[in-house]
Amino acid sequence: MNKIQQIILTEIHQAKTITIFRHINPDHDALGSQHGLKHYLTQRYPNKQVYACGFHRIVKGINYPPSDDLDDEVIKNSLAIVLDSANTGRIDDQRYHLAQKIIKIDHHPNLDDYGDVQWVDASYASTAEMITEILQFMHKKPLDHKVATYLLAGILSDTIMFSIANTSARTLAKASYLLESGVNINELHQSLYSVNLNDFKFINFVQRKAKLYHKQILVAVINDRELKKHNMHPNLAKEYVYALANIEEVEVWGIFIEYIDAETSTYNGSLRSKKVAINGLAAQYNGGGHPLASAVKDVDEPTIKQLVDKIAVLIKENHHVQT
Ligand SMILES: [Mn+2]
Repeated sequence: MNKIQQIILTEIHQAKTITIFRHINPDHDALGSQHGLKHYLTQRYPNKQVYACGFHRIVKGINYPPSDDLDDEVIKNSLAIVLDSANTGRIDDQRYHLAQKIIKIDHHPNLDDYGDVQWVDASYASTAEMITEILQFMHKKPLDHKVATYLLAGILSDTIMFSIANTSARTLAKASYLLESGVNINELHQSLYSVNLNDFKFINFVQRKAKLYHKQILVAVINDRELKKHNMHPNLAKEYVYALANIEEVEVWGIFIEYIDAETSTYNGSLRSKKVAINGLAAQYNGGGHPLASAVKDVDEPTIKQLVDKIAVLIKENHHVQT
C-alpha cells in the first residue's frame, strides 16, 4: 500500500458522511466504481452515510441503482470522493466543491489538481481497477457479489475485454480477485456487449458510411436525419466508434455525430488510435481524453476534414504513445 492509498483509507475511515461523484454521461467505469464503492462502504460501515451523486443515466448491461438526491448541507459536511473525472468541468454535480475535503481518484492524465488528496495514475486501465485495489486492502476475502460485478463491469468495459494496451498483469490480478466472488464473466460479457437488431442495423450503416482518408484514417460522419432513421440517440451513437475498429490498414478511426440545437448543427466526435497519441490534437478541438481514445466537440464538416488532415500529419511524424 502506498502513502496516498493509506491516506485515502484513513479519510474514509474517519468520515461520517461520504459523497461519491463521477463524470457526466457516465460509462460502466464511472458507474461501476461509484456504486461498487458505495455498496461496499454501506455494508462495511453501517453507521456512515454514503451517497452516490450525479444525474442517473441508464447504461446498457447493468441496472445500477439510482443516484441520491442531496441537499447542499449534506455535501458540505461530507468527504467527497470524485471518480474517473480528469477535470472539474466533467464532474457530475458541481456541488462537489462544497465538501469538507475532496479526494480525487482517476486514471486519466491529470488535467486539474482539484483534490485535497489525489491518487491519479494513468498506468491503471480503469478507475474500477483502482477502487478494487483500495477494497482489497480493506477486505481480503471475496467481495460481495454485487460489488464485484459492478467493479468488473468497469474493468471489462474500459479495457474492452482486456484488449487495450493499458491492460496489465495487475489488471488481471484485480479481475481474478473479483472473480473469486463468483461473478459469471460470460453472462456479464453478453449483457455488456450483445446488440439488438436495431443496433446491428446501425452498426452496418456506420460501416457502410465510413470513408477512408490518407489510406489510414477511417471516418464515419452521421447526420441527424440518419440518426433518426435508425432510432439512435446521438449520445449513444458515438459509442459505435468500435464498429470501425480492428482494421489492419487503419491507424486512426472515428465517428462524428450531428447534434441539432435550435436549428444549429454541430458535430461531436469520438476518435480511436492504434498507437499514435491523439489526445493533444483533440484538446485543440474542444476535447481531449486518453492518448489512444479521445473526443472532440462542436466541430463542423470542414473542421472535421481539417482535423483528419492533422491526424495524417501525426501519423506521418509517427507520434507514438509514450508510456
Ligand atoms: Mn475510466
